[in-house]
Amino acid sequence: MKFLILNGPNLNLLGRREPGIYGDDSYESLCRRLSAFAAAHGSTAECFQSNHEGALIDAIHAADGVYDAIVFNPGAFTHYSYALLDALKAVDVPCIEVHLSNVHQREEFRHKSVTAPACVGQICGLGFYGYEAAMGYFLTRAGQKEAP
Ligand code: CA2
Repeated sequence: MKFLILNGPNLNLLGRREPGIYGDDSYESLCRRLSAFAAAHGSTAECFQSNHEGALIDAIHAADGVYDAIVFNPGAFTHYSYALLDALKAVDVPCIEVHLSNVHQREEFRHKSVTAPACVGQICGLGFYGYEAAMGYFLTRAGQKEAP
């Protein structure tokens, strides 16, 4: 499968700030790990990170017909970006939303995701493993049309 791994605002700072919440490992190491995971499963994973909502929207539009699945951590946009919700709905590429932290153990405003309704599902609190779990779901479910 061809995966697009999308990460939103501030996730480029992984490993440099707030290790107690987001861990010690860098964004670059996340991408290396997911590329290796994809390769081990006969797949590819392309990583894209942006701090800009429009750039993420453009990446989602450009994914249509190019990638088999999107694994997306929209960062704080999760909680208020109806534009990202619309972009996910506008393309024919299934997406799983991932959060490194358990957003439900954090501030109230992080409990709500406006983007999750456009996704197959949501994973939170599992750190980097959450991205692999999402990819694993798609790898297992590839080609199967019935409900999960
Ligand atoms: O838990 C997640 O993955 C989040 O999507 C991370 C977002 C946050 O706004 C969401 O509520 C939950 C924030 C990403 C900030 O990433 C940083 C990484 C290192 C240092 C500082 C920020």
